[in-house]
Formats: sequence, structure tokens, C-alpha cells
Amino acid sequence: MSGIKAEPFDFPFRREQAALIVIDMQRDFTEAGGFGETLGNDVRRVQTIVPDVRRLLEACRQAGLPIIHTMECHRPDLSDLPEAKRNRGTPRLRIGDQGPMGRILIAGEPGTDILPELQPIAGEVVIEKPGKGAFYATDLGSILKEKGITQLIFAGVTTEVCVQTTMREANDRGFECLLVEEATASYFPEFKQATLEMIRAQGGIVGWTAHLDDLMEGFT
Ligand code: C5J
Repeated sequence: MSGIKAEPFDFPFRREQAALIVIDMQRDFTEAGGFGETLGNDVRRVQTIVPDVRRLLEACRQAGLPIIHTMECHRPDLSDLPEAKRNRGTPRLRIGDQGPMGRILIAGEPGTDILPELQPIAGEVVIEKPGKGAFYATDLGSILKEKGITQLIFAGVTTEVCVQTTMREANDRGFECLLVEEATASYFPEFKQATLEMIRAQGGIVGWTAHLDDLMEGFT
């Protein structure tokens, strides 16, 4: 075991039991014409993390950690899309509607894909999830169990929605969770900041936060 500089205290890193989970780095959340923008968000705010997510991904590959990518998406027949989710709010385009990058948040459509810079490579796990959390209605729990994973390093978008939901789900399932500050983003910078603070408050009630450079130093 080696300690990685983190907040609220050093993260007890165990390389053999750790995995990276990259949440929803999809075109639909980061590019014009996708789901994020149809909700009225400025997607440039989340594009800025792509180089740091890539650095993290490469460092974890180098360190031999299992990598898991998630994608928020639904079946083409919408059978896994609750009415309440489809009808929420007043977006320009709803989930399943035809947009400039194909049908919004539908599996297999160009806009639903992971960004080209962050594409999974052979052997990496891709989880398609219909919810905000990555454990709901997926095989993630059994995949992690089978690999003997007890620690999860988190990156992705958006910090306060799918990242935080999954981190809370993982924390309740007994995983030690660490969120990398430079590798996560929100359309609302103040929500990112609040999420970082609430995760590490009260002795790390949901987990740890760390800077990318400190994490990478811990790999050496
Ligand atoms: C959202 C996500 N924000 N990946 N999804 O709807 O955070």
C-alpha cells in the first residue's frame, strides 16, 4: 500500500485493487448539438478537461489499472427510458429525438459515442447505463467483484450528476473512491466546487479528492 496525497487525508492506494472509471465522456455532453447543449448548457465548460482526462487515462493504462468507461444512453426503442426522464424540463430536443449527431443519447448513434481522444482500447470495459448512476441496471458491480476491485478512481462529466451519483453508489457498496479534480467538470463551476467539498467533508464521507499530478506521482 502507498499513500497518495489527497483530501481530506492521504488515499491508501492499493494498485492491485484499483480501477479507473471514466464517466460519460461522450459527444452528447461535450459537443454542440448534443444532449448537454439541448438542455441549455454551455458545453465549452466541460470540453476543457479532455487533455487532463487523457493524461489520467494514459497514466492508469501505464500503471496497469483496469479501465472502465461509462456511457449514458438508451435502447433505440426507448424501453429503458422512464417517461419521467424523457419528459423532464423543456429541452430543444428530448432523448431519442433526431439531432445533428443522430438520435439524442441513443446507443450506437454518433453523438452518444465517447470522444475520439478518449476512446476505449482493447480490453477496457464499456458500460452502457440508462441512469445517472453506473450501478443501476448494469453489470458494473459484478464486473468489479470479478476483477477484485475495491478502489475506484473517478473522472468524467458531470461532476454533480453522473460522477457524484456513481461515486455515492460505489461508496455505499464499500468501494474507496477518489475523484481527480482536474479530470471532472460541470456546466456550473460552482456545482463542481460544491461537489468536491461535500465529497471530502466530514472525514471523507463519500471519498477522497486529489490533484492529477499528485495521483500520478503516487503511481511511480
Ligand atoms: C447528465 C451526466 N448531466 N453524465 N449526465 O445528465 O452527468
